[in-house]
Amino acid sequence: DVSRERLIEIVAQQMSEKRFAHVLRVEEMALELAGIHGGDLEKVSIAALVHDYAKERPDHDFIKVIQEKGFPEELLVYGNPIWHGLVGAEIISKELGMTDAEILNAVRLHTTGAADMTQLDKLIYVADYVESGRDFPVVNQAREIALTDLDEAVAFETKHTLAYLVEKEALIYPKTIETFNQWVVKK
Ligand code: DGI
Ligand code: FE
Ligand code: FE
Ligand code: FE
Repeated sequence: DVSRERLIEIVAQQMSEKRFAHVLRVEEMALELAGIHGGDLEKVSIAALVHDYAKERPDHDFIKVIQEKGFPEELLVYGNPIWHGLVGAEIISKELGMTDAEILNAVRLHTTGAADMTQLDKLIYVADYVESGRDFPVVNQAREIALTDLDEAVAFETKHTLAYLVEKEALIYPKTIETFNQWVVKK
């Protein structure tokens, strides 16, 4: 396995300093949340460090993977926000030789969530939303919930993200609805 130090160098090379600082804050927050709610700290750290690895890739890198790996054609309309995790996981797997399925899955789901989420999936999904540099109207409330109840935090984030996307009249990826139905409606 590649050391944390080496992984940090590799990830830093893939993005702006600003985004890299976000990645380090997600790691810090995810480790804090894992300390409270439980989780494999080694995997939490790696998943956080790589979660936005592919975010600054040009569209054609993702389109190539979508075509080569036989992902559904419907994916092509969604763009970077949906591709960088879901398709980015394939790029991470290939370029970093990453084989850990749990880590790759947490990266795949980190933007949309899913109906079924592991502890690692939840930690990365929530930490990405509440890391200390985030600043949006409900972030303090989201942080408070994240420190007390991780499942509640998944629900809160999902509801507020969907409301934000609806307000923007953004195209909603079906997985985002699936997450809403599971975590906000059912519970
Ligand atoms: O990569 P980050 O900015 O750290 O955060 P992220 O990967 O969680 O989210 C990236 C963006 O994707 C964020 O602005 C919310 C947006 N998003 C989440 N679900 C959907 C979505 N955008 C669209 N169009 N459709 C979705 O279903
Ligand atoms: Fe992301
Ligand atoms: Fe997120
Ligand atoms: Fe992120």
